[in-house]
Amino acid sequence: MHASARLASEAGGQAEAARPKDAGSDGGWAQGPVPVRQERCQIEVMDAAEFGPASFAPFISGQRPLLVRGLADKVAPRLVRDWAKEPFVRKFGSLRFNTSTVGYAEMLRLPMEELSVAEFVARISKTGATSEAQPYIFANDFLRTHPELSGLHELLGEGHGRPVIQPPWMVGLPAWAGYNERDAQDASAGVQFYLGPAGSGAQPHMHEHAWNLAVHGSKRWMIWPPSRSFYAARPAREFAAEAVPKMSGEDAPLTCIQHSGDLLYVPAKWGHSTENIETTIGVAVGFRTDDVLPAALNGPGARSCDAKVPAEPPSPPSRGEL
Ligand SMILES: O=C(O)CCC(=O)C(=O)O
Repeated sequence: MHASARLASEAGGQAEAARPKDAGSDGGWAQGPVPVRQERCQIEVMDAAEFGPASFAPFISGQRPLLVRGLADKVAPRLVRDWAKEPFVRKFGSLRFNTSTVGYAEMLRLPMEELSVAEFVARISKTGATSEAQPYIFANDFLRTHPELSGLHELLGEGHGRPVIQPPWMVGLPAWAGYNERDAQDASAGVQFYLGPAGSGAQPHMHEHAWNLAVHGSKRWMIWPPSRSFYAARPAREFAAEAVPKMSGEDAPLTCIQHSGDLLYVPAKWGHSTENIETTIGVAVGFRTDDVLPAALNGPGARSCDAKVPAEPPSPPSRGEL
């Protein structure tokens, strides 16, 4: 383990509690007091003050999941401001997105409903406490489909048109720790936008390296090492309520709550599933490693093998009643 990271023992137990003091603001998205479960994070945790290329690199090369507390204010302060509820809806309320209770619904050919941001926000604001799976905007090609969602350069980096784009806060890592614009512009994009209420989320899946910044809100992650990873094709909340309690020993996921402003790194091929525990808005970005980048840069026909989409087409659940 890197010296500056620790296996968090931030809070024991499973009690419901108020938003932790050190979590970022909810940006006005939360409806009333937020019942954030405080539970021990089972992956390594680092504070934003300790985060940098030198401290991050060993996690990428060692394929170790990492949670970085409070990074958004440091790397994307404008986004934190602009993606608060009021300015976001004012500026982007007319943009239309597909919504579904299942992530990757388009790829899985599952039903979706197209709504404007304003319609979606109005709808989720009316939903009271419920155990039903909730709809999610989980847009995996948004740089191309919604170029209006601008203002992301501080987070994603400039230089579009170049083969590799490296977010400014990753500069100093080996050159491969960026993403490729081809991935961000074809149907299997590497840059994803998400917005969803408590009860929405992404069901188990895997792909190559990815980082995920919760600009506002919080979500609970379930993470499995590559030897235990798998796909499912049902709403994340249903999966979490019905399948996860039956998992034990090495089949049980590592869990961790990502709060407002936290960045979570998932290494390649690690399975993961999320459940938002309050309305959450953010960005997830897949990125490359040096073993595949040279091939990916070799000519216009070269195709990434590590876009932030499932490495194989999602197949039927492989572990019993998932
Ligand atoms: O943010 C989420 O809900 C899911 C994101 C995800 O699956 C990913 O980053 O790969």
